[in-house]
Amino acid sequence: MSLKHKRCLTAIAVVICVGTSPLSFAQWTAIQLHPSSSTASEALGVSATQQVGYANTSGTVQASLWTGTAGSWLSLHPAGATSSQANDASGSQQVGTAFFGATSHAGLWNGSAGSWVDLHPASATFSEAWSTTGAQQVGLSIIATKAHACLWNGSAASFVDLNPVSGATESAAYGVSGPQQVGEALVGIRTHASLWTGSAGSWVDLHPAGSTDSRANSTSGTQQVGYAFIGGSPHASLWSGTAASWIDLNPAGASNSVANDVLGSFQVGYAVFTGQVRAGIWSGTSGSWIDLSSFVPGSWRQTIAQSIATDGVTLYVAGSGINNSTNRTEALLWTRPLSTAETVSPSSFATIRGRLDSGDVTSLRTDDNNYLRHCKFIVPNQTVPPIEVQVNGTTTRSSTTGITVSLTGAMSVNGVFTQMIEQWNWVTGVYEDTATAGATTVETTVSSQSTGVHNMKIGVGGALRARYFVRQTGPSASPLYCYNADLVKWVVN
Ligand SMILES: [Ca+2]
Ligand SMILES: [Ca+2]
Repeated sequence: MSLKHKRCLTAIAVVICVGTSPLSFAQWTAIQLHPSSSTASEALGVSATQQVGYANTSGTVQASLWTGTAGSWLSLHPAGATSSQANDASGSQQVGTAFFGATSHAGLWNGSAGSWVDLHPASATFSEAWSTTGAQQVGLSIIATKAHACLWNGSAASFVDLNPVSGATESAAYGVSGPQQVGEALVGIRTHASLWTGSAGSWVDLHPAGSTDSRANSTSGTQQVGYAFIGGSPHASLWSGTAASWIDLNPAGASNSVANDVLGSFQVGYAVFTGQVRAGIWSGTSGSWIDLSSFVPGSWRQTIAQSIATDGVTLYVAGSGINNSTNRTEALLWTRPLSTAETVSPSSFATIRGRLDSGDVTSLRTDDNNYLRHCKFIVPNQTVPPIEVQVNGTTTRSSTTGITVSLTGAMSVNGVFTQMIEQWNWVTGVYEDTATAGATTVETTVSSQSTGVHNMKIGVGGALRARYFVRQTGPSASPLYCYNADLVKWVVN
């Protein structure tokens, strides 16, 4: 069996298991983890601090651990093993597989080759571990010639058999997070993406209608990713706990794709464009695909993203590609700041209605009680708000996954008032995304979040436009009220 990629239950799925965009503002950096002494390496799992996989060194495929650089490479190869591979890491723990003779054993490590703990169940003839939470591990065992998904709590004796009691004959687990385990189950002659919560009886069939074979590779604890065969090709897939929740992530122009891991709103994997396998990342929709291969320096082919993690500051994506300059498969680590939001301050404003009383555009840039103050003035009729101000800004971004514009301010007098803020749609030429809140003499903030096609809220040259307005909606202590705007800002994601 190839150690390179995940085992599959059926020959149908083997085609994608043994095989080896548009530019975005998000700045990814690729780090080459390949140890110079190795003929091949891949990173298969990543945690907040570690990357794991294998390196073929001294003629042996060896489970490997990195901490962010090629020079940090450490072999986890257990004593007595003929080959080994680490598949996932979490906290201080790594999980994977080692061959002892012809028998694959699931196992875990705590940072060194000597720390190997064999998880192989006594009743099994073969076992593999694919994922860890740092405390629980999942994988599969072959028991009486049948594959069984299984769950461990750190020891061989803790083995829990997840193989469905009825409805499926075989199974395998590839991902674990929080209370959830995911993988696949053999239903008739078809593989079905599967979800468990700790027991064989908890099995949920995630197989989407219209698919032939499907599989879940990972879970975030609430969402699951993998693939579903649609029209004969695997499509990267996202679920939220049920078959009906299935979302097709296959990017436009891709012949097929697979999602390997999920973290929060992100999914990673690969998509195939005109025969070229490209590592990529999604954020929940097929249209959100970003080609990670474009960020790798040099010339590469067959790039794959396997795993994603964060330490709260940085996003980490582990994977591999074939380096065209060495013609070797080499481990890669992509990183990006977790937050790529750009904050934009107003560059100008225009008084549409109301009397400008004090302040200027700089008053809007900081929550410092230096106000841009407008007061009620002559209005053409009672249906329009007496105070209306247009605010302009410029983003460096040409595309966005969401824009929030917020207004912080207060009324000059007591009463019942409403403050609103909206975003300009440069394509349709209307204001939309209206956010409404009450306004009092105590400063409050009202935020408008872009909906629909977010890029339509960015004009030529990165132009941003919003307007805020204030009106009386109930009794007021004075008919001549003013509004003190302290801060207007856009956050562009
Ligand atoms: Ca303030
Ligand atoms: Ca201010």
